[in-house]
Amino acid sequence: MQDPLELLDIPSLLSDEERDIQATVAAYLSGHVRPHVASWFEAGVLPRELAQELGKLGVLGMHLQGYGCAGTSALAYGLACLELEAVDSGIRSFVSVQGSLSMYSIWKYGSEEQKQEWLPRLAAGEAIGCFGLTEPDFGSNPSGMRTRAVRDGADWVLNGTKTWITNGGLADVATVWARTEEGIRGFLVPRGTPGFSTQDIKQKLSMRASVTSELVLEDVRLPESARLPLATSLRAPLTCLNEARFGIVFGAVGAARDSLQAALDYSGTRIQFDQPIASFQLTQRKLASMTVQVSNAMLLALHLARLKEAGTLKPEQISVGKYNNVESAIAIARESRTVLGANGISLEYSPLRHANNLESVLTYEGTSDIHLLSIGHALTGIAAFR
Ligand code: TGC
Ligand code: FAD
Repeated sequence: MQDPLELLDIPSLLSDEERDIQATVAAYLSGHVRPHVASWFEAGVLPRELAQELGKLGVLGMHLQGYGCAGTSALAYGLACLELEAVDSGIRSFVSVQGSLSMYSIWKYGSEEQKQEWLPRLAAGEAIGCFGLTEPDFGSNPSGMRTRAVRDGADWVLNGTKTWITNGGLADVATVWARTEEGIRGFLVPRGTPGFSTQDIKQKLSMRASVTSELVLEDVRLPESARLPLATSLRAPLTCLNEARFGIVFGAVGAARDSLQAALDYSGTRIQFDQPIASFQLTQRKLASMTVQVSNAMLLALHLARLKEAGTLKPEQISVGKYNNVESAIAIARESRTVLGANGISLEYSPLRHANNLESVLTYEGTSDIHLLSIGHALTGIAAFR
């Protein structure tokens, strides 16, 4: 029987291989992660062992070629992100940061030695990576970063603080962006390097099944071989962000779809005024409108994936997807929550957990304001960020 949420039969636009990858990821998650994710969220933990499980599943750096990575299409990677975020944004975030920020920064800008050293272990989930761009005083505006790397003989000495770093407290290697006399450069900082420490951020109301940390660098001495040789300006970290933002375009559809599914299921069984609440026109309006929005978001994601595969995807097009799909997903998660009444505030149901997580997704990887300004820049030719 056709899934009622697939009103437009969007899976017919996918290849058999793409559908198989999506189904494999969804099946693994429903058996191994979905049953536990609400309790991880409640406890504010993400078990480290999950990394190796996700490595075996093949989703870590899955869109990269070589070095133990699966080398799938961009769309297959997007579909995996969709299924991961349908479970919890924190799980998708783990995979985004590992594959699209940590691994991608090494894959794209690293030396052959750095790739050989880190990529196979990161792909297998035997090592965990993080990506430190944001600082306490520079979030949307990373060009102002204060973290400095200064040459000292053949070495570099790094000082500074990065904050809100996903996977920071778990990471075996951090990609850290720092200002040098020649401009912004990237460095690989292994855990255990003297002067490098991490502190996890507690009391989060969002992304609770995810580790978010501060990275502190106090006279961290690194050899020249720790610098990413091909990263020569702020353009390098911003290029990495394009990869992660692309995954979020799909991930947001997953959170929205899962919220809508919960509302649809609930509305068919919850009886009020002697009828299932699904029989009320106002409930059907909510369900129908959300179905249209989820379908729109998915079609947009598919279009961007095809552009990415054709090699023509532009940053402002990713901004359209990130802005639209995350704004749409959070509205859907909140609307779905209302269909569940009081039960909607319980962790037994997913919509409010998704909505809370999406508060972070709305902010990270460029806030909605930043993406609107990026679209505005493309439209007018005028950069209005500053
Ligand atoms: P601007 O002068 O515009 O740009 C500097 C250089 O970078 C180039 N560029 C890009 N290149 C590739 N992709 C993009 N998206 C790019 N955006 C800009 C630009 O062409 C220029 O190149 P060049 O060679 O001419 O020097 O820089 P700006 O300082 O005016 O800033 C532009 C702005 C505001 C768009 C940028 O700073 C920005 O995107 N800010 C948002 C910061 C952000 O998104 N941080 C995310 C941190 S990582 C994270 O949140 C992970 S969350 C966990 C998870 O993903 O799950
Ligand atoms: P600010 O930049 O201070 O923005 C505050 C408000 O001002 C926002 O509404 C913003 O839209 C608005 N604003 C800012 N500039 C403008 C402007 N020019 N015009 C109009 N409005 C503007 N960072 C990493 O480097 N690595 C990570 O792994 C990572 N993981 C994260 C995980 C979580 C759970 C969260 C919440 C954040 C994470 N971040 C990470 C940080 C994230 O990228 C930043 O929070 C984000 O870039 C916004 O920066 P900020 O929080 O400093 O907000």
